[in-house]
Amino acid sequence: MNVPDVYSPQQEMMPREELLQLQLERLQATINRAYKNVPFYRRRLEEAGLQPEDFQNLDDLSKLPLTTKQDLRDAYPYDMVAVPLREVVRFHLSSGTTGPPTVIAYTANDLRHWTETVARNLMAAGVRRDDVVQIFFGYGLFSGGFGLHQGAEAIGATVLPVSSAELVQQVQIMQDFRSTVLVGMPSYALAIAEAMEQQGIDPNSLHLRVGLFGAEPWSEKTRAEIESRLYIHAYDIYGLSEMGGPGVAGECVERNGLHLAEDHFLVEVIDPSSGETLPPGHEGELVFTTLTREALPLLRYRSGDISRIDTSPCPCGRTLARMARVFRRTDDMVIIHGINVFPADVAEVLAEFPEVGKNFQLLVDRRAGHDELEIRVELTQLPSDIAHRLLQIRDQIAARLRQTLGFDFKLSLVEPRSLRVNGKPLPRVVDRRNG
Ligand code: DLL
Repeated sequence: MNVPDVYSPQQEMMPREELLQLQLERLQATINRAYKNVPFYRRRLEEAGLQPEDFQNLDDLSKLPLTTKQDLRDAYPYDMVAVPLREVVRFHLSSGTTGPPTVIAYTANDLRHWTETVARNLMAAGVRRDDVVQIFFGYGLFSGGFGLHQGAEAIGATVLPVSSAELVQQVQIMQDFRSTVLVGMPSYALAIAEAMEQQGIDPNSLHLRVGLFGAEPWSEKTRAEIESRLYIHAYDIYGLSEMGGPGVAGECVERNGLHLAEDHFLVEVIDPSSGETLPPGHEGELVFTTLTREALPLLRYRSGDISRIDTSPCPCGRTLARMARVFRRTDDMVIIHGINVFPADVAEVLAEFPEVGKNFQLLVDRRAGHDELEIRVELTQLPSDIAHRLLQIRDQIAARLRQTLGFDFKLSLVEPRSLRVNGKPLPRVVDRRNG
């Protein structure tokens, strides 16, 4: 492998013993910082009878309890921030829909590290300074747009921050500016392909060669579809807001797992029900500890994502371990239009309306690359002035749900007890998109 093709060869190709030593040093510094500056973690350590000095090797980390999304929500907005606010140069918020969002704070150094890890993903997928990178991730509180933007600029590529424009405009820009790289959500790439086909545009007349896609689950089947419709090589990138956003892992040209930025994140795999750490190679929930984050050090953060980690050498020469594509979630979170939707949020809204019961279903479909959501809710009883009341109730519930979800959906009120089989509720989420 040609070393200049790797963004940070020293880190990405470091012998594993050195990497493990670096991780230990950084872990100790992180635990110290969290203990000193974040009351939540000081309490956590004290309750477990631990001092920062008790972490003498990487395995000691498993003595610490796990951190959950709820812990971050409870800390809204600043309680987890480990630096004075004047040191914070950026905030992003998670795209989740439940209650208070999780707040992600960055110092200038955090931004620098974040940029570097994303630049690695872009380079690993073959993006170079001559490329024209069209980004259709959202820019704003969501970390996707800014994260990929910074990384692409760091490589010296030309960036088109198109964000979520109309599909016709995406295609127009792709033609006029000769975009070579597409970056965004895989479902949106399919929607662009659809728009191109409708306009009768031949992908051969474009200059596209590479795509980096993530922020939602997708499959090898979707990869094949994107590649055959857009004539590009498509790569998987993974991240989560709590770890800063994208840049946590990305595929190299081998496309046999996503290299994790292990010099910035320590990754464990646990059994999601017992919480026990699993040996390497086992499938389980990914748990992340930040190793370099100044503003928001997180210890043993539960991602809810099920995957597997492979530390065997990769033919590309990178020594960083690879995670498999995310297999599934531990919870029933579904990502619709890039928004992380928790059925519990829907339940919370529905509880405000006595006319409907606790039983509901989220039916997710994808048509022409667009996500569509239908929410079916059981009525508690059929109102006597049925037609008139139903419309009223439906409009009220839909308006409240729209506030919570932030996007459009179809709401169907269905007969009492109709969302059950033998008295048992039907599954809350039916995802009919195939990856
Ligand atoms: O989605 C960060 C991101 C931006 C990643 C751009 C990649 C590219 P959140 O909104 O916090 O952050 O959502 C994180 O999305 O826990 C996974 O469940 C899911 N996810 C992200 N990337 C992938 C992927 C961003 N490549 C949650 N495959 C994560 C499957 C993914 N799921």
